[in-house]
Amino acid sequence: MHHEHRKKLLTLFKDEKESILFLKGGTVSHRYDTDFEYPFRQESNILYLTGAEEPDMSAVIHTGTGEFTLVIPRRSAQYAVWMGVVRPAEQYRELYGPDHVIYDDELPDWLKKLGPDTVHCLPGAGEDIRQFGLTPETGHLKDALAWCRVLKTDEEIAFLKTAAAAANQAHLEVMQAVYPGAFEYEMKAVFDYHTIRHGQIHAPYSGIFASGPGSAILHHTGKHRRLGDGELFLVDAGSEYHGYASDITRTYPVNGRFTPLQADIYDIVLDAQTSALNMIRPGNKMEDVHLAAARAIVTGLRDTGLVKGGTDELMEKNVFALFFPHGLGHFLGLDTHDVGGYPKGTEKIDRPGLRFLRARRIFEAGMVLTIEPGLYFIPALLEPALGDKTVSGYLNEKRLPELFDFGGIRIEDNVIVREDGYENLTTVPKIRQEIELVMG
Ligand SMILES: [Mn+2]
Repeated sequence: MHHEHRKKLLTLFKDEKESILFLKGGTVSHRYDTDFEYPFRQESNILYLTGAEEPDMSAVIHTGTGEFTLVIPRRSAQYAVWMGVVRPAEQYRELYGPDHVIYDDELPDWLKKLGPDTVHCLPGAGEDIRQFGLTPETGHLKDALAWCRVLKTDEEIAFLKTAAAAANQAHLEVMQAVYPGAFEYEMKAVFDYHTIRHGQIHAPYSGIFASGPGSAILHHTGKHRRLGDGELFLVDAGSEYHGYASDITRTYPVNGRFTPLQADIYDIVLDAQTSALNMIRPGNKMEDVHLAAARAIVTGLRDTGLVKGGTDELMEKNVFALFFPHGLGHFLGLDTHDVGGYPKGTEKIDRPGLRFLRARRIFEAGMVLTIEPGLYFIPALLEPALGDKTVSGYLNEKRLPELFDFGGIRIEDNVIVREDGYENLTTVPKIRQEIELVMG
């Protein structure tokens, strides 16, 4: 798998016969000035190219011969005492299949022997290369890796499916465990239990377990609130398998029964997601899909009487962005917000809502992305809008202030773009009747 990734990357350097690519792996980090080590997770680009999961590694790839040299740290006997058995070089050869294994103190001589024309590295590694007396070229490798990582191979998709499967189950377990009076952290514990028991120890992001008004905070971090009867609960959480992430969101009533208003708002978001999913196929663009979801949201809000005016006008005046202020989705892979959303030369769109889109690429088969429309009642956005004469005429000035503690609803699935449309990796119930059935 990683050999294939290196071959793919080298096709972008095929005119350079005497260059090298230098990748610096991750190092362990500590909590402030203490010896407490944070769990180590390899840097995604070197993980993509080598599969090497340990800290303090680097990789040298020759663009002419394709040879891959894994650079490993020379560990002391003390290291073995505290951290466990030190693997001999031979074992790394078996594990990751490099053409050469060298120790880090041999790297300067190794580079001298290679005598490359150009040393390509990521922007953060330039200083290391200068220390070896070479001149780094930091302008190409990052974009080249992003280009490679956007289109997933079948093996990568298999890993993404394994990550999705664990998160699917964990979401379902949380949905069944929720009850009025539970703490948000209890639900995080349920989720973590059901992902970690599959060996998926790393979370790809810290997860949102937000009840009541907290569900309208896009990156809500607190988890100490008690879930109230009659409130909504939003869970945005995923898991990670061999570095590959899942990222799923569901929102449902704490007591298992939607109120008529919650049901209306919920169905608007589900409608928006369905409109978006129906547009996922090669050739379409994320911003158009985003706008289709936004149209569904303002249309739904108008039909429930919360906003006023024609759909075109509500779109033109960016009224949708008051309720759906974030991007529709992002690429998913070794990083949750995966690389490659903005190829070189593509700018962000300076328009409310669209400004935060994390991807503007035209869809191609093999891309993996999230589709996650949301509808929120955010006082920080609605209060000023209600006082702004250019938009207040579109808003129901009586009912909206009553919804300032409603929170928000987001529904997020992970999909693969296929030749004939898309494949959805997310199986957690999202139809209202199904949710109510599962919640008993
Ligand atoms: Mn997401």
